[in-house]
Amino acid sequence: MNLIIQRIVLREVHLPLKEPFQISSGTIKNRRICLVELQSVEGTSGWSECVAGDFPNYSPDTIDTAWLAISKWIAPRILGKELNGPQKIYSMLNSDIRGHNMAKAAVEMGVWELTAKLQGISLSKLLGGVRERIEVGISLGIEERSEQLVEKVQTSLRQGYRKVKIKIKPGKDIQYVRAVREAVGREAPLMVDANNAYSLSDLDQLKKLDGFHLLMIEQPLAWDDLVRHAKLQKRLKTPICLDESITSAERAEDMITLGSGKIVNVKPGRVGGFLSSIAIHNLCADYRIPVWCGGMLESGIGRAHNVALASLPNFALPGDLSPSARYWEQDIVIPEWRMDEHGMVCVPIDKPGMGVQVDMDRVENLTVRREVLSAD
Ligand code: OSB
Ligand code: MG
Repeated sequence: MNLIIQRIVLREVHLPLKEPFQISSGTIKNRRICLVELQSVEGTSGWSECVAGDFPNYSPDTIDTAWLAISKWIAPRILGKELNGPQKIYSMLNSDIRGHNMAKAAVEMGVWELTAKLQGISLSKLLGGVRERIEVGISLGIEERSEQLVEKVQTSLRQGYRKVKIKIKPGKDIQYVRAVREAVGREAPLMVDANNAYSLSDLDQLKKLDGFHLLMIEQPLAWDDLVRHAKLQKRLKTPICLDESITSAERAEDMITLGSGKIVNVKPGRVGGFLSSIAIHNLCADYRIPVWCGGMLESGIGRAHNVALASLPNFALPGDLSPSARYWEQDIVIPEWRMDEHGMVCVPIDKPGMGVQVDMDRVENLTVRREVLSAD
């Protein structure tokens, strides 16, 4: 397919979260989100969202570095070129530009979305999706007191969520998880996410988590570590799930070789886009390693991309795909994302592209910065 991008419009929108979200490395109150609109020469727009935060406490990417990377290095590679579809974008951007995965991903994913629209098929179908409904999990931030966490977990289970992820850090871990487990019973689908808050010297503390029948322990050790996670996994019964450490299909292969984990949280922004996500998905399927789709407190645009990806067959566990109303008073897409009482989100397979409409009035109202990049 002949595809040429004529213009890229970057917009920064500010969306306040209903409630602050605390992880071990920091608290998020307001999302500063970079939206990417790719306009083809024929005038069709593809949309995506850059998931970088405004402080580099999750990965080195931030909204400001991503903005710079897109306008200075990434957009000039893409604009005005004959692209022949989205599959080549990853290598066009990764042959000599190091890092900036979330910036690369935003542009690459926008090209997939645009391609699906131009072909008149859903993004899910273009990516190889097979599912029409996906199980939803919720990720709950760190609370001041364990009673507040217990209540949130109970509410989430009542709402139908299929998996509840509890953020932990030293001092807010064993006692919190014990309180939750006692309140909800042994079979409730619980897991924890430490966002790098521990080291191997915390082994005794981490081993206590084995007693709580958790589905997995996400990213206990350093954000770029694989070797120590392998040492830790040998000492734990509970599967380790890697998030921050898996930045490419090669890192996923390293995880398998070293035994650093048994499950992968795939976030397309972190790994440089959809092609890389699919490669990780396929590799893990070959090794019988389940993957699931993580979240970065996305708006409805990023959610659309994640839902499409999560419809692939080896996304075998519920994703962090909470509905719009969990995060925002009002989302920036129509319709908003919803979850049914069985904890399922529908994949919009009957609509072209990402399957939701960008609420342009709302986006314009929320935009605080804009830059138009053109093919010259
Ligand atoms: O580690 O998965 C994480 C949010 C920001 C940064 C890191 C993480 C998260 C989440 C949010 O867990 C999940 C969601 O989007 O609902
Ligand atoms: Mg995580």
